[in-house]
Amino acid sequence: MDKNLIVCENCKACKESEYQCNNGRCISKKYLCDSNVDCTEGDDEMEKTCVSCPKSLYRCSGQVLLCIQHWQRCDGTDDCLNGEDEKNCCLNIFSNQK
Ligand SMILES: [Ca+2]
Ligand SMILES: [Ca+2]
Repeated sequence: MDKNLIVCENCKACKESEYQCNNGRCISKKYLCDSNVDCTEGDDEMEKTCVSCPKSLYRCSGQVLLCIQHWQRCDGTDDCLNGEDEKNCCLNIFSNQK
């Protein structure tokens, strides 16, 4: 899949290389699970963040643990059980671009 997708460039989500803390702050993913608390609420070091999925994968929200590839976010197919991976992204497919 080599679409020109922009994940929420114009909304409040973070860049793909960033993790969004519970409080909305964006930190680089390299600070995830590095044993230093970078999010105000410490969620970048929490189990649900660190244990659940490898850093390279996106964790679906919801009660069932499910890890998907980042490119599976916003690819038009529901990969998370609740389709959440398609919800939190403002898709920008450049359909008007030549
Ligand atoms: Ca950290
Ligand atoms: Ca998807």
